[in-house]
Amino acid sequence: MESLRRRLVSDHMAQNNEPQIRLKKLNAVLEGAKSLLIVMQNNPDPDAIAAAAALREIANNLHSISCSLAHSGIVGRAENQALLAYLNLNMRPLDTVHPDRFDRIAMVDAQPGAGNVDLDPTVPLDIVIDHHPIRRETRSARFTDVRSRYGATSTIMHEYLLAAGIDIAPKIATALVYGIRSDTQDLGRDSTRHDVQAFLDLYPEANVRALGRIVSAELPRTYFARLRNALDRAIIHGDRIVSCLGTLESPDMVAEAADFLLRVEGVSRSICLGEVDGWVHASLRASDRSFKVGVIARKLAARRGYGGGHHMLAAVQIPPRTRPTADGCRSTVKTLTTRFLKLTGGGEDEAGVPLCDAALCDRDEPDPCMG
Ligand SMILES: [Mn+2]
Repeated sequence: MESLRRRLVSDHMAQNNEPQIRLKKLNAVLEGAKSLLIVMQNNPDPDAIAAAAALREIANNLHSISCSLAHSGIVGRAENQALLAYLNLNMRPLDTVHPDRFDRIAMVDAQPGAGNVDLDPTVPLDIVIDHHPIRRETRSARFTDVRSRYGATSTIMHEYLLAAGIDIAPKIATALVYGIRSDTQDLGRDSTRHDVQAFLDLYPEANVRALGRIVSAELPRTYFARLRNALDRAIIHGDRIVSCLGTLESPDMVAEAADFLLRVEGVSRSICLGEVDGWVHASLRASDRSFKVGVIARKLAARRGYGGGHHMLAAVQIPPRTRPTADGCRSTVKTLTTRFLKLTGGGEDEAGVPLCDAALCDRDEPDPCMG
């Protein structure tokens, strides 16, 4: 039954020639290589991890290439750490690998020269597979497959696995399902029918118990402290919400708080900002595609940094100033916030309303469990 389903799927793919043509081109680039370096975005998310694992699968299975996976930053979120442990993936810090020692270099779920990847943009890339809007630097790679309409790189990688006729192991299926789910917020955000189709194909092959354990991984106490900080600092400006989180170890909470705060009643766009190693990271979210926060992110970055993304989720990274100012990143955070409010409909001169207004919750009431 299973193999019949897979055969039907691969028959369908054979009629629709595109995936076969792409796979052929990818194979031509991998041909003859012994080693492959797969570079992910800094602080990789489940989509990046799943896409890297899937590309490794193709390189291993079709070409017996040994692969190294590398990224900068840290895998901060407990869920992502749990995913790595489940996949038994060994990731290397990008600054400890020598790209010139590899026969081929690939980048997945990111593009060269973007703000979220530290690989020297002058390093020639053989393969770029991604779903963010295409960048100029990407075009010089030998093989590029950038589909900005897709909700996840995992969806694209699923097509390659199918086209290659590779039996998708439960671990890979689980990772790809999680990659699609998390990049599209359970298919509700910036997803296409391709993402839905890939999800439906992969779900029966996934280990749902393992996935359940990954998505509800234990969270350290610092997580809750940072979440509380994000809530305490959230300010509502009409239908927008802003939270400046201050100094962080990784930008994970910036993205997570932006997702969470978008759910505030009456809010249609959110922005959260934080400082990591002197960089300012901002995550933008919108409840509707028409808000095009990717365009707003590009405008916010202007010439000082990197900005972009999709219609409903986007990010900005601003590098440290060459001459540091006394207030560190505070003025940058303030400028980004003011410009965000201006670009999304005004109100930048008003103070806004704190989300967790003291009047909404009586903290002075004595706690009967204390003392
Ligand atoms: Mn992605």
